[in-house]
Amino acid sequence: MSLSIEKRLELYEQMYLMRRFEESAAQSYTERKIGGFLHLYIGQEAVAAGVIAATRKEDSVITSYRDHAHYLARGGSPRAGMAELFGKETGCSKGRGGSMHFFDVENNFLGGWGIVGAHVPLAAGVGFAAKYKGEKSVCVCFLGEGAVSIGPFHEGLCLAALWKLPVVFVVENNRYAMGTPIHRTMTSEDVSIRALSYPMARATVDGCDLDQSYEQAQIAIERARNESLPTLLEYKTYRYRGHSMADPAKYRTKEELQEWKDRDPLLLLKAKLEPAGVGVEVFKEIEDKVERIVVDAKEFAENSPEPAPESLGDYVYV
Ligand SMILES: Cc1ncc(C[n+]2csc(CCOP(=O)(O)OP(=O)(O)O)c2C)c(N)n1
Repeated sequence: MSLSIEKRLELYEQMYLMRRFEESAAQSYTERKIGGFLHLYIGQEAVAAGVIAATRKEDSVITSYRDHAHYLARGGSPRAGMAELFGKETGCSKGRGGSMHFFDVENNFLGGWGIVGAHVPLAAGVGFAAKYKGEKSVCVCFLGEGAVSIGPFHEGLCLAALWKLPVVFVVENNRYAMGTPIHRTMTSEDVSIRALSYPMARATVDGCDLDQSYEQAQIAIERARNESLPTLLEYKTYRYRGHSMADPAKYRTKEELQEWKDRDPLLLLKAKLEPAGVGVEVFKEIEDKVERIVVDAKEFAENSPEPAPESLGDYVYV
């Protein structure tokens, strides 16, 4: 089923929020209000927005450290997200996780994981638990293309196929794993062929196009829900910034970056909605609303308390 104009506008708002939230975070990082790592998702918004729009409340989402957008798409609070970046007690992981470890149990957002590929078997485990308990929920696992040659990726997909688990693996192929282009780690540019070894269903998706993003995810998610079968989806996408704030991204050309910016997911969506009768004033209203949310989130984060020193041992097992 394709997206209605209303739903696409809702997702435009969500994608605009992802982008402005991160631009604001980048600003706070340069002001030294945010410490540690900060990996931005700017350029990839149509992937998280489209895929997560195809999930239901009872489904779960798990991802790598580039996690802010997925958290927001699952309904995570911008205030608690920004406060997490600022290391504050009011953060979604109580200020203990920071950028890479967002978590939101209420919205079945299961992180935010820093070790490349290590969350893939966890996704298989979440799918196994749902199947074992006879629930009809699906686990959607996002990962980068840098994770598809790593051991836990194969372990996770092998078990998902063998035990017919309701998991959708979404590879966000943004072409670079830190500074390493994909052709240096894979003999093929087609990441989806990794699905053939297990085997499981697969598809390659234009990650800049929100409609395709949603439609392909919906097919895979419903396959998982109705037939308890996994799928590997490859989304072709691009990150505009470096790997993290510390990376000047000198390993790629300005021309290459511009080519992707010409297919910016927000602009593409706007270009599709305008001929459908959505006027500039509608976008302006959405964008103004998002600006207020982002300013409010930053103020909330700045004014929130630090975790108390005596709470240092809380949430630590040993
Ligand atoms: C097991 C492991 N090895 C190395 C690293 C260091 N590292 C962090 S991110 C990264 C690149 C991952 O790239 P990709 O999976 O394509 O995701 P992207 O950053 O593009 O979203 C590496 C090698 C790590 N975190 N974990």
